[in-house]
Amino acid sequence: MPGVTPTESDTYLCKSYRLPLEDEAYVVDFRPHANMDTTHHMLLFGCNSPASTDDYWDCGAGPCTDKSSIMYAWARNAPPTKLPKGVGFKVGGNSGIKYFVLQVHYGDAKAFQDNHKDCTGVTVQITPDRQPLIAGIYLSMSMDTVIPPGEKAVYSDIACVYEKPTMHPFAYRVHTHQLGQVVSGFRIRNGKWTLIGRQSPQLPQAFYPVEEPLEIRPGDIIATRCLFTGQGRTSNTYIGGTSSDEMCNLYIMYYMDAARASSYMTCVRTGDAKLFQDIPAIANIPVPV
Ligand code: IYT
Ligand code: CU
Ligand code: CU
Repeated sequence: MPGVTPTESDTYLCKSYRLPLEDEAYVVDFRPHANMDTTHHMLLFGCNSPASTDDYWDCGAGPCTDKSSIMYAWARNAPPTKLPKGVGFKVGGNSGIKYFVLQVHYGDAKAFQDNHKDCTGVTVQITPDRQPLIAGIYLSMSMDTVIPPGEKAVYSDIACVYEKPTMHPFAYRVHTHQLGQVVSGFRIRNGKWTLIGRQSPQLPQAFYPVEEPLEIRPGDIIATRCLFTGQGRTSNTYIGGTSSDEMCNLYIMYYMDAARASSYMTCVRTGDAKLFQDIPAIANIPVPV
């Protein structure tokens, strides 16, 4: 951030950086510079067209006008996940990424009562050297969830058949707003459900390591369930951008053989009720926070 002083709490500010070179390059490491007293969380996106060309701007509505992808997340009290050796995010060239956009969520504005200027950010290490493994993000998200008021447990189920080359998930991040209790992601192979990751969205929304590494092959199904509660609400809650709306997101960060890599994938398909009859019970148990 270029020395900013937020005046209101819960401000989202963005800053874009054009890549220093046109050619293909690889992001191999991130080093955060953030202070828990001022920054609630920060995300780094890659995209082709930032939402603004200003020095910095208020970006509650999103960082880019085209498809953006998360490459890095820092959240208060969560250990940041490192890229494994030999793994890089492809940027520049024909990757669809000309810009980095940093989004910082500033928490309590009281931290800025002294009017100091904030330079929260992340150092990105880039190399022109080809990496043997390419990092990417697989995003599962719901578009049609409705949470009735007062309802104790509401499920949002998402599932897609995976058709791309074999991927190796190594970290995951969950995202909902206030009503999310737990988000769980599974691989289904021959009817057998294997956990990729399960986390409370009320904990810091960082990338957490995949505890038991697994691979996802063409023909496997990636299935996600978000558990919500409608308790405390007096009307329906829908998917949307404000903090009184909801979202159901699971981001899987993976690496793939560079020769056949596919960097960004999205699954928005509502899961079949019959398929989800077999979901492990752990997906229905809120994570205590
Ligand atoms: C409607 C919804 O679920 N939006 C999510 C996921 C999302 C992320 C990106 C959707 C699109 C994107 O291009 I990147 I289309 C969402 O906005 N998630 C927020 C961030 O804004 C990234 C989050 O914190 O996960
Ligand atoms: Cu935040
Ligand atoms: Cu959201």
